Amino acid sequence: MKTILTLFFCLLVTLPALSQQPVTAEDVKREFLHSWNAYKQYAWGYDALKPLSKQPHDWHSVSLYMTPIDAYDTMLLMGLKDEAAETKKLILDNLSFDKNIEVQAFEIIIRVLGGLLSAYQMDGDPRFLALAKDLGDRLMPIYDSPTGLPFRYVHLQTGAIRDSVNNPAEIGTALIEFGTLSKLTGNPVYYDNAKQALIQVFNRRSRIGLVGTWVNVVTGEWTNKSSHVGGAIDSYYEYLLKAWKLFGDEDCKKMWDVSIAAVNTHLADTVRGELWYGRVEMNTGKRTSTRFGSLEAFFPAVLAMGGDLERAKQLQESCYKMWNLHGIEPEGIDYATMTATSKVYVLRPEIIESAYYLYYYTGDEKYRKMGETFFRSLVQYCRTDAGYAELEDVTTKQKRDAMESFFFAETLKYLYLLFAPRETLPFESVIFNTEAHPVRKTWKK
Ligand code: DMJ
Repeated sequence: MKTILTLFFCLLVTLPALSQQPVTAEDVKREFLHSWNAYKQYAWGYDALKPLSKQPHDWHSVSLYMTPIDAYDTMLLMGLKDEAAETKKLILDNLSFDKNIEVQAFEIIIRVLGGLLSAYQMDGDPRFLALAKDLGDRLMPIYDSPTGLPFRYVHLQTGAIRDSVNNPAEIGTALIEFGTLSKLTGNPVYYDNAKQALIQVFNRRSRIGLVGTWVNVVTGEWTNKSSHVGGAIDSYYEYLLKAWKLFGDEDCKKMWDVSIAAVNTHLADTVRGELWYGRVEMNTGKRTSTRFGSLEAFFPAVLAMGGDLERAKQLQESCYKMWNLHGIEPEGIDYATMTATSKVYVLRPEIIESAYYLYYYTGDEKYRKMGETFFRSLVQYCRTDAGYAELEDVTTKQKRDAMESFFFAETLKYLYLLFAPRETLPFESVIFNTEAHPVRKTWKK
């Protein structure tokens, strides 16, 4: 009895101490495996796993293997050789784009095309590139508009296009993927179309240099003139900068320079001494809202990569405040009042991505400490016995039945890289697409 009591006492003393051990890359890998094994058990071959009901989920009437494709390069980086081998076999044995389905081009470009190109560069199997080329060809009809701005949806077999109202993020987030496809196949058509689309958005900027949220790709007119760095615009800016870095494209650099100056002049906002980026009307610059959110949290990474470390650091502090408001990040807040305006958390990666970039650029351990907070919150509030679940409400921590494939591609990858030795992935040798698929800057086949 005495021994049992002593043991119990020792446990009580050591457990809290143990739980505050520094988070390691191995801890992140363990959680990746926990989630991957759940996907394998309950949703093998489907697009995604619903972690509460333990049911599979497809985006369309057939699977496009979203989770396996999104997870594959993360496995390679984590050194999970067996998992990577069976995932590769699953994809190469089964994936075909000759399907009677209509897809949202943006989501397929960043997740599937980006994932396949990264897989090809990391693994070398030409079947990945063949799949990427087939997909790229099936997506090309989106650019068949009077303005060169792409349509949002395309049918994979017929090439029928739909939805003439699109947004800068979905229009502009393609040059890394299509440009890489051009470099690897020698066919410039992908690069040229994707770059023209970026130029067409840029050319429609207002007199003060801002873009709106929605534009008609047939008439070229803005249908929503709210300007911000959140969802529907966010990765347009990211790709201007990264396309310059990846391809050395000076046109993209010029567009980036003009755009970031306008963003810093008109969207940046200081409240309580904190830096935020809010919303304004694109023509007048008049502030329309003090809304910010989990998607905007990608911006410190972009600012840091663009060389503006000071703003990047300040904005990351604000983002961290947003995370800590309820112990895990709400989808949207009003930064003037610091209240959550959208209470879901969908396992998004952006704030972690920014911590990773800032850690790379500054070497400041504070960003790893932030990463520890993110990791611990995820484990505490989102872990289930079958992977990780989104939160319906960050204030109550009520879970909901979804685990997006970007949790494998981005959230866990950036967390892993934040804690892993630098040589795991030499940062300067790659550019991450917006789904965190690393694209190597050299084009040898
Ligand atoms: C991902 O699909 C990409 O990061 C995209 O740019 C934004 N949304 C999700 C992650 O939040």
